[in-house]
Amino acid sequence: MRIRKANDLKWSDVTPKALYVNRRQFLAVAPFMAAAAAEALSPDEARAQGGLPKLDAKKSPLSTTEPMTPYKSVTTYNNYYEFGIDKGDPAEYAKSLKTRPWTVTIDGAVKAGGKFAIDDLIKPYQLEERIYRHRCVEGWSIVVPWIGFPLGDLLKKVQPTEKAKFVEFTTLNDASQMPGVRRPVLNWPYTEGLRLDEAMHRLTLLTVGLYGEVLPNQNGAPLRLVVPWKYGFKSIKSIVRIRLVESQPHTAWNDSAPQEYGFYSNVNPTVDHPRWSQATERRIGDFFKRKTLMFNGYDEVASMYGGMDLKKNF
Ligand SMILES: Nc1nc2c(c(=O)[nH]1)N[C@H]1C(S)=C(S)[C@@H](COP(=O)(O)O)O[C@H]1N2
Ligand SMILES: [Mo]
Repeated sequence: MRIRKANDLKWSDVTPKALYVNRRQFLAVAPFMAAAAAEALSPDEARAQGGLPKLDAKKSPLSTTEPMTPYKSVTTYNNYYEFGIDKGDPAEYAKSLKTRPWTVTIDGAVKAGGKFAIDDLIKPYQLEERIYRHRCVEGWSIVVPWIGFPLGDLLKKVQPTEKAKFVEFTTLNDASQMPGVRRPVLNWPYTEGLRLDEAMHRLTLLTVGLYGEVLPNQNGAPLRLVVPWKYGFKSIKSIVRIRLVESQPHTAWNDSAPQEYGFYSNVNPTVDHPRWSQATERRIGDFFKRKTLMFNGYDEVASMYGGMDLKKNF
């Protein structure tokens, strides 16, 4: 993500550094990328190296067969602003995040909400491995073997009432563990939202792992959302609250720059960000850019947006 509005931290303070870091990283690895892209992943790259607890998951027919992004890249090139704004910050500073005990509150327009210990919350569900494309609004993309279960299964269980039209998600906001929240980069806590039908869609995954293991903290442990047809910032990390609501919830990025980050944020190569094109993306590890696909290639979601002007509802 790129910051625009902030109180003590100006766009001009942040951007040159972010661009410089990205460019430097890119130049450093560019010569090796073409070679790396041409080959399949080495056995080491294609499995977890985090030494985290293993998770049993059944393979999903909803997975892409595209080459996966190496574990190392997925876990060291991150956006998680609660731990800093540079891509390497989360891997460095999220290590100390305490993910147990962890409670998730499910409330609002539901009949069977409550406060749930994370392990009780997850226990009833058969975990699946879903290999999804992930497209960041900044123009890079990755392919990740996530492990989780459909958010819709959990929502059915808590029984939304007729009033439930949207779902609001909230990340932990703990300055003692998250150095980034001491600066007003966003209005903390980080929040995100989906329309109820989007939240119930079979592709929307509540995620607890990747590459066969428990999620590394920098990727949003112990529980994060993955919405593969939307820009990456919708995939909120380290969730502490899921609230069913009647009207469209506020979301952190939309509040910070509404003209840049819409509520829907469906991947759409025909709607540019006000400051850059969204027509192409660079898959991490590739040398050449590729065309970005409508809905990130997840065409089955199109019917949810029939009759909507997706240039207005970006
Ligand atoms: N709480 C929280 N969730 C977040 C973010 C964040 O800064 N804070 N960044 C988002 C963005 S911009 C992206 S691209 C993805 C990155 O997920 P990854 O690091 O697992 O690849 O997380 C999203 N979820
Ligand atoms: Mo992103």
